[in-house]
Amino acid sequence: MSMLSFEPKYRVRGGTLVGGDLFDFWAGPFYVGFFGVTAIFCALLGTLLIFYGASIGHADTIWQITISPPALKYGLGVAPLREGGLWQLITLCAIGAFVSWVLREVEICRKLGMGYHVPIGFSFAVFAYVSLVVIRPMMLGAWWHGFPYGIIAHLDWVSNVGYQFYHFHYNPFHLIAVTCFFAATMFLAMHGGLVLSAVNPGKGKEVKFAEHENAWARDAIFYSVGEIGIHRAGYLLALSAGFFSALCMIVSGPFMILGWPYFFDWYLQLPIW
Ligand code: BCL
Ligand code: BCL
Ligand code: BPH
Repeated sequence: MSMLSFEPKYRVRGGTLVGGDLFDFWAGPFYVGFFGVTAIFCALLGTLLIFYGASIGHADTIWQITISPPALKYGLGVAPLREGGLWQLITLCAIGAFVSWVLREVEICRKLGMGYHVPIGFSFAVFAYVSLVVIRPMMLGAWWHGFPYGIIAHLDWVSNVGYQFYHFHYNPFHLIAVTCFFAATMFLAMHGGLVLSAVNPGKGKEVKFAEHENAWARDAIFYSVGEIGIHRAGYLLALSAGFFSALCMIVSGPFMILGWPYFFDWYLQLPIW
């Protein structure tokens, strides 16, 4: 792939966390690095293990492929390959691949002399995944509580776990997470729309910038959070969405054993009714 004229200037040595110069090169458009190698290794191995699991399972279509966690009786122990051991290996590969991806992003930031905002953002998603397949299962005492790896199977898991708590919408952290997801999407719709409207004013008209964007927001809703502000707001909302999602699951089971509707009993018990 050809490089843009200014790109060679940024393809500089250094900034690696480990491996020194050894993996400090590009493969076509992609930066490799030590963590690029570990990411590819874990991703390929994990994917092959999924294919292997699929081939010894009984799925007729890819939608049905299911790699289930070990049965309850194995607790936090190691299970035989066909009885959940595959799930355990794939989970290790997945965590290895995701963590490598975070660190590779960090190395790229360092090379370019940029902040670490993107890898920090992704680490919230990784945290959410780890909270589902490591933290919560460990707190509940069995790998069984992790979610199965399958396009349909993992949806069944979400529904089942939801109904185990009678009405998952009453989970206060789920409530906050959902709100953050909706708000983040609204902010991105408005921000993306506003920027596009400023730079695409129509044929023959001059492109507009921040002054116009701020003026638009003030005219419409009396306040503009500003150019850097909208990015901070979006980032904060998106990370909060991931964080409160993780939290809503870590408390479901380890802390809340009854259904979530009971959480709001204190409200009915108030002496003022
Ligand atoms: Mg899920 C849906 C992947 C965790 C609840 N989920 C999806 C699908 C996709 C997926 C198959 C679209 C997601 C998407 O566009 O996201 N889910 C997925 C993965 C994980 C995961 C990879 C993970 O943690 C490693 N899902 C969970 C946890 C629940 C959950 C357990 C809370 C987050 N998920 C739901 C619900 C739904 C999904 C509810 C759906 O309705 C939807 C669906 O249609 O399911 C059938 C946004 C991300 C992007 C747009 C980036 C691109 C991501 C691509 C599409 C992911 C492909 C995954 C691939 C098929 C998995 C195998 C990897 C290979 C072996 C390498
Ligand atoms: Mg709920 C969870 C919204 C109804 C039960 N629910 C969530 C949260 C989110 C949400 C707040 C999932 C996001 C998340 O965790 O992302 N729920 C939501 C909404 C409604 C809803 C909006 C609604 O009714 C309008 N939920 C219900 C009903 C219950 C219910 C009432 C079922 C009956 N809900 C549950 C349960 C769970 C949720 C159970 C959860 O477990 C989940 C949660 O909070 O999980 C923490 C976090 C993102 C991830 C986990 C993805 C991580 C991705 C990894 C790091 C990278 C993958 C890379 C991939 C493999 C690469 C592919 C290859 C490339 C494409 C090349
Ligand atoms: O590079 C990226 O984006 C282009 C990074 C990424 C990110 C980033 C990145 O920088 C950020 C900031 C976020 N995601 C943020 C967030 C949100 C806020 C915290 C949150 C909502 C979220 N990401 C969610 C999700 C979801 C959901 C909701 O399900 C998915 C599917 C993703 N993010 C996916 C991704 C990838 C596109 C990318 C990314 N988010 C990370 C790519 C990566 O890690 O590559 C290395 C790994 C592989 C190429 C494959 C690994 C294969 C495994 C070894 C086997 C598969 C195991 C798996 C458990 C099976 C699951 C089966 C499913 C059907 C359930």
